[in-house]
Amino acid sequence: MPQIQAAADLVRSRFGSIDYDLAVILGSGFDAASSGEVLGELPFGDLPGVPAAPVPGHSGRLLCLRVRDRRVLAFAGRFHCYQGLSARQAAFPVRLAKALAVDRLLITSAVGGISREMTPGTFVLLRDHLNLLGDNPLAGEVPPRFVDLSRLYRQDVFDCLAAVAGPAGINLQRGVLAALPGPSYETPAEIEMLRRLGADVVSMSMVPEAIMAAACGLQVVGLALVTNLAAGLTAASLDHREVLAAGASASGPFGQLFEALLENWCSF
Ligand code: GMP
Repeated sequence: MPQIQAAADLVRSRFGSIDYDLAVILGSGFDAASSGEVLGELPFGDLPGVPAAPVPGHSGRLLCLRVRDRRVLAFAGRFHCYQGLSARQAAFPVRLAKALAVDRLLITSAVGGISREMTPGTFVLLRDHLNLLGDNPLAGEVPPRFVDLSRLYRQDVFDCLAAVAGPAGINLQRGVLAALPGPSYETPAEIEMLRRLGADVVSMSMVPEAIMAAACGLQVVGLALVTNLAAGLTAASLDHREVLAAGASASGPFGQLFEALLENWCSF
């Protein structure tokens, strides 16, 4: 905790004492900086207590953005269990956002599509998740431990997203995420298992951050981008470079959804 406070102090000294409307954690290939003006920037490596170096596709910078009249704290990069981190370490950005008094968190990620409607390019508002990481960010944490996750992901933003998605021709769905530790992709048999368990999409992230956010009392929206069909659903091999490319090519639509979310969710 003292390190989180030290990290928050550093952010305040670099960015000023800002009242953020929203924090966003950007997954592989996601870019929010192009939606607004960058008011401040610092490498993750400067933050006390930062758990690890970023992985390719994650620039590893903390940004202070102005998007219209909103202030956004953007984590351009995240921490994953497949880097050898605990779920608690992976949730570092959420604890930092909490220490900076943020109360809304948008979590984004590239995901593989499992259900038929989850084709590449589709955006998915998370309805719920299956935590198959074998870890929980609240393990070893001081109480609260027994946190209620029955309504973890906000659903009331769907209409404002759909109002933008429809006219812009953006495919927007709702779905359940399965989080696996990775870093290998799944086998076709594992994808068939996940489908039978009720998962619509699969990734290696989001869940530690979402659970920590619930424990910290933050409102959470989960928005995933399907970058590939999951293993066994296509003849093509899975490749992280394609995941990054699919993320980058969806930056226009993501920007539109992001602005709609900022406009509406932050006025609720
Ligand atoms: O390309 C790997 C990165 O994108 C990881 O950070 C995953 O969270 C995400 N990802 C994209 N597609 C898939 C997939 O098919 N399966 C899993 N487990 N993660 C994926």
